[in-house]
Order: sequence, then structure tokens, then C-alpha cells
Amino acid sequence: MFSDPSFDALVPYGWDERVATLYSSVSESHHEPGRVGRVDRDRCTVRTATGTVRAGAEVLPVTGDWVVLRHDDVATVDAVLPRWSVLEREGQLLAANVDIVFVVAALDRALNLNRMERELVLAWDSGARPVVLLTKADTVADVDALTETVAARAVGVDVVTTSSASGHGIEDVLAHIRPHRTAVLLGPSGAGKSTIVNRILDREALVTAPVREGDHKGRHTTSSRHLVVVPGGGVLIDTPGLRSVGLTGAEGGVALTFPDIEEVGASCRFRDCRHVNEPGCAVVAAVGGGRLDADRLDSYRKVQGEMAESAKEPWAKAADNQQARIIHRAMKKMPKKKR
Ligand SMILES: Nc1nc2c(ncn2[C@@H]2O[C@H](COP(=O)(O)OP(=O)(O)OP(=O)(O)O)[C@@H](O)[C@H]2O)c(=O)[nH]1
Ligand SMILES: [Mg+2]
Ligand SMILES: [Zn+2]
Repeated sequence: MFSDPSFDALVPYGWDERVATLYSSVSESHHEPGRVGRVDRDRCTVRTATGTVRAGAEVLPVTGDWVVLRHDDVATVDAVLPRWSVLEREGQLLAANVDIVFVVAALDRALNLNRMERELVLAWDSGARPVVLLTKADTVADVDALTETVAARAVGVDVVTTSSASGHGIEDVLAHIRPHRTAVLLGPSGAGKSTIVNRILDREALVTAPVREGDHKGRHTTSSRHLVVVPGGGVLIDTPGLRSVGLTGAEGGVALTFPDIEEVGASCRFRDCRHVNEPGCAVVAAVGGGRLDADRLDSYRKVQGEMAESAKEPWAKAADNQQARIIHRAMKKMPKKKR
């Protein structure tokens, strides 16, 4: 289908012209392309056109990465292809080359809109497009009201309501996952991420477990990230539930998560207005006038405050450096070949 038909078996994993071009610009004849499905302590599982291999690497890639493999006695990742998106939290890379981030929240417990907004910040900042996925619609009576409450805080983002128990909304989830697209599920433990994957695959491919009685919190059942191919096209990555959603250096994500506040804030008297108690603050005025939600502004301030704090931490840039190093390694090889 693309340059080299021997890689056609990778098409379901997202192999396309873009990846093929990146690959051919850095690889040599003894190399083989593959996509990382799982990463453990010091090795990764890579899907290649001929099967699945365990490979070592100088710098470990992330689930979703496209890599250049060398086969000697053992398989080794020689280079990681440049990423078009990377989902990260506090310097930890969660998934690479994703197009959609499903921000998953369960309706069987109290909505945590602040948390959802923080996950939206991470999602937007990755370079992918977020979609909010509300699960367990079968456990509540007022699904429409809850969905509306969420939609009001997920400005510019699609909200899909599902029940893995009844199958409701699964078609809407699938509508976002198309051939050559990769989606990742992000959210707290027990939200039903792995259950959705099983429902889509129509088999118990991933382990799931009941939530705790009382607070309905999950038990951190999934312990590593898994990449699966969706029947009908597309790729889905399941992730372990996040305990906390720390934000460091995700400024781009903040602007995209709070476009309403940023827009009103453009009329504040001071350019660097923090919308707290500055004179001439248009945002505070909008909250007073009922045009902006007070909780939302509160959440925005917390996010901004935390990012200002983290910018002082020396490790805040660590992940950026790792990303730069990997890309640099891939790019270094590029001029070798005539294009
Ligand atoms: N009633 C109902 N229960 C659901 C639904 N989806 C998931 N569950 C249940 O919720 C529990 C947790 O589901 P998991 O899929 O394991 O949750 P998870 O998000 O993968 O959790 P971690 O792997 O710990 O991050 C399981 O007992 C599921 O059966 C749903 O739509 N309705
Ligand atoms: Mg799970
Ligand atoms: Zn202001």
C-alpha cells in the first residue's frame, strides 16, 4: 500500500504515508519499523510487520511510539521517530502519537469537574484533541442533567455518554476512532476504561475489577499501558488510572481548556492580570455579572497558581529534554540518506 508492501501488516497499527516517510528518512536496510505496544522497566514490546518482539533501548520509548529496530542477537530500538503528539503528566510520558484523548469520568460517583478540567489541560497540551467520555450512564437517573453540567465546563469539547453495561453510546465512542487514528483513555482508576476497551473488542482482553463499596474508587487494576487494534480501524491505548493530575508547563493546554476565560481576560486592564483582585479585571466582573461560572474561575486560578509554582522546579523541564534528545537522535541520522 505504501512505499514498501512488506510493511502492510502494520497498517492496522496506524502505519501510513506520514510514518513511512519518517521511517525511510532515518532507517537503513538492516532496520525494521514497529510500533510500541507496551513498556516495562527496561524493555518494550514492539509490534512489527512480522510479529511481536521484546526490545531493549538506550532511551526507552513510550507506548504509541514508532521505532526503528535493529536485530542482532537481541532486538534493539535504534531510534524513535519524531512524535506528532505526546501525552505527559509531571514529566512522565504517558503515550505518544495519539490523535484523540478520551478524558474518562464515571457517573457512579460525585462529578469532579476540577479534575476533569486538569485532564483536559493535559489532553490539549499533548497536541491531540480531547473528547470527554462519561461512563456508567446506567447507574444514574439524571444522565442528561449531568451531561449538560459537564458540557458547560468542557468548552469546545465533545461529550460522549456511555454505558458499557447496556452498550449505550459505544457507537459514539467508535465514531471518534477511525482508521489511522490513535486514541488514548485517560482518567481515574475504576472509571471503566478497560471495560470500554473490552466492550469495543467484544472480548475480555483486559482485566477489570469492581470498584470499592462506598466511595466507588477503583483498585488500580490496570498496571501498564496497552495498545490494541480496534476492529473496523483505529488504535486504542488503555492506561492505568491516574492518582493525581499534576500540571507542569502545560500553558498551551490551559489556554485551550479555558478559552472562555482567556477571551474575557483579553479586556482586563492589565495584561498579566491574574483575575484575582486586580483593578479593572473583566473576568471578575463577568463572574459578578453571571456570565462566567465562579467554580470555573476558581479552578482556572488553581491551575495557573500550580503552573507558576512548578515553573520554579528544576525538574519541570526534564521531560522536554528527554523528548528533545530522542528526536535529536532520530534527526541526526537523517542527512545520511539522500531524499
Ligand atoms: N454499571 C456499570 N459498571 C461499569 C461500567 N463500566 C465499567 N463498570 C465497572 O466498573 C469497574 C471498574 O472498571 P475498570 O474497567 O476496571 O476501570 P478502569 O478505569 O480500567 O480502572 P483502572 O484499571 O484501575 O484504572 C468494573 O467492575 C466494571 O465492571 C458501566 O458502564 N456500568
Ligand atoms: Mg483498567
Ligand atoms: Zn483579570
